[in-house]
Amino acid sequence: MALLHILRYPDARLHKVAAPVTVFDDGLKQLVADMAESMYAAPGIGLAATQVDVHKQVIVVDVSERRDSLIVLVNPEIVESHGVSDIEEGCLSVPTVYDTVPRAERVKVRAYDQNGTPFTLEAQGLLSVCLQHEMDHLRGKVFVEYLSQLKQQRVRAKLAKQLKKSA
Ligand code: K1U
Ligand code: ZN
Repeated sequence: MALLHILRYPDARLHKVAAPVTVFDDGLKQLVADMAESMYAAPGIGLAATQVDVHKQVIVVDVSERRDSLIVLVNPEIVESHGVSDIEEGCLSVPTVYDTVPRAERVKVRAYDQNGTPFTLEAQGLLSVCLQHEMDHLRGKVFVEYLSQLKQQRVRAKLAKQLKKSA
């Protein structure tokens, strides 16, 4: 397994649109294993392939306290959504920035696992918000892009300052 580099906002590669997976081979299983390892190491509760510069529709998620309930979603699709959530979000590609953005409280997602077996998942609360956040990454959208222009300017300034400090 390998730790993958996670792209940082405002990297343009975060805006690429991921393609559906058509082949469920050993390369896909390796990507999933590397993404899971990278998510746990970060640490995070989700990771989209886009964030590691792989533009395929693959997501890993684990919102459990014990970090022992990995969910792998390939080609995920929201088929139902209900309610409004007020859960604050973070992003491994936008470190130290947290905010709430418009999200449904509950979603029903259809996806495939890494072997190509289809399944349906009904999620609420943090899992629901995390799934919506990761699926946005696959569409090339980063959560801060829902914020006002003023907040986005502040985010960019904060990240530029962090980058300068770490250089
Ligand atoms: O996509 C990502 O960048 C991962 C992101 C997912 C997410 C978090 C919160 C709401 C929506 C989506 C993160 O995992 S940020 C880190 C984080 O929230 C966390 C890390 C360790 C323990 C608990 C939470
Ligand atoms: Zn994110």
